Amino acid sequence: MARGKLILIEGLDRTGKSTQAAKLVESLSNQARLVKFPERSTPIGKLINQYLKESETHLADQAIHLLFSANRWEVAETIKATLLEGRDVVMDRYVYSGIAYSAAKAVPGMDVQWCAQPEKGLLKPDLTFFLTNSESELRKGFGDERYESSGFQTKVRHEFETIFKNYESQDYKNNHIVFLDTTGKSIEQVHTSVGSAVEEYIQKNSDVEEFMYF
Ligand code: T5A
Ligand code: NA
Repeated sequence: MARGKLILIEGLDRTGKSTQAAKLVESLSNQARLVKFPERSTPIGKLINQYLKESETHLADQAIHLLFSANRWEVAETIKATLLEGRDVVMDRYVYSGIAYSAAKAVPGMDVQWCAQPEKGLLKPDLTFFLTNSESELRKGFGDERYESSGFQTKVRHEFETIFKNYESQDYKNNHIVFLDTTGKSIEQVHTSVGSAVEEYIQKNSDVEEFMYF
């Protein structure tokens, strides 16, 4: 039996990632599983949730970065086991968010390489979508949590671009990263674009069995 595919929906805040990840999981046939990062229900996830929701919760930037990464390691084995059962896994944010949001803080020493280090060895997605939307700040809920200010989001966008165009240049060229501007597009329209890119990818790569790692 072929292993499942690891599909990632990435992007800036409020661009529709969770909406699209949920719809994609529903549309896949092989008991696909949805994994959201941060996974807020684990012991580490609870600390992250508190940090994001309560502005008075102080954690050193290095410490919260390592917690976000540890949160991915907490579920790494389950993700691999699910893929080996032949089920696809759809992730809502992952390593790229981890690096981009921390690097955007511009803390001395916390450059992209430093931020990427604890992610080394995690499974690489087979296919990544990167969602942008120039109106996302107008969407319901923007501004409730830490990091949801337009100034910071501009820095995050810049970090994502650097990661995809330089650090991950090979994937970028191999076209396993799909950039989707969802501005003015309905939920259904975006879902159709995501669905057809996934279908095309799976058709072309159904025999790929080896895993890739960060
Ligand atoms: N973070 C995360 C790190 O710093 N390091 C890390 O390692 C990780 C993993 C929380 C924060 O943590 C940071 C990044 C974040 O700042 P989160 O839990 O993913 O991360 O954040 P959420 O608040 O859950 O999600 P987002 O704000 O990013 O929103 P989504 O998932 O992009 O958007 P979604 O789908 O919830 O949609 C938002 C609203 O828009 C509507 C939806 O119905 C909803 O109301 N909508 C649309 N409206 C019109 N047209 C469309 N096409 C629409 N699509 C969705
Ligand atoms: Na979300």
